Amino acid sequence: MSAARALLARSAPLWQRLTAHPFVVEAGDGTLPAGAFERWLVQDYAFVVGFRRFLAGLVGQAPDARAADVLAAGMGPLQAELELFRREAGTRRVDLDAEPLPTALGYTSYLQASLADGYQTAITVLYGAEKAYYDAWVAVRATARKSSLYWPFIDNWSSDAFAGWVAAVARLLDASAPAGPTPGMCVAFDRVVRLELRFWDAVYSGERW
Ligand code: MP5
Repeated sequence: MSAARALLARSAPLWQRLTAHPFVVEAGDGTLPAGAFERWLVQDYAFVVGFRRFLAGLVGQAPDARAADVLAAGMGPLQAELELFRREAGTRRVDLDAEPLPTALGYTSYLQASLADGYQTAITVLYGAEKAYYDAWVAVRATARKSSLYWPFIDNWSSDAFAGWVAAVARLLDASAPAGPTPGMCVAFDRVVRLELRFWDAVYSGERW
């Protein structure tokens, strides 16, 4: 079994909670309260800004030029994502420069700290974060209304283009661990899934410093 598949199989019980989270379910059926969506907008904007810094660092750690090509190709779509967040925030008069809350700050800080553990750990962290968003949003894609205010966001992380990028990252992960995931990779992957769940809890219920 490939490293990516083995990691997913190990964390299946936690993973199933991602697609059942009320934030995702309610964004999918359109019943998510505007306040929760706006909290998410601010926190996920901070996430993507921090994620871009992490991805740039990972490009610098890539073991060869082809791996760097794959990772660097992930930077372009992030620009479009940031612009989507800025447009939506402008319409809703939401301040994207508000200080990130502890969970978002903790998650982006972990992304960047994982670079110090080396490429194998950091590529595992990248795969976990991207696969979590893909699986969650693809689970609601079929039933979501295209006229929903949330559709551009659902579409962004459940598109074929995003699926292709996640699959390419899985291949890099597999190539970095031909004998299967190391104990350190398992810890990093489970930590990412737990941070994803905490992130949605924080924006759904609200969080304070
Ligand atoms: C992603 C995200 C996907 N936007 N937010 C969280 C909390 N986890 C994962 O990453 P990206 O950078 O938008 O592709």
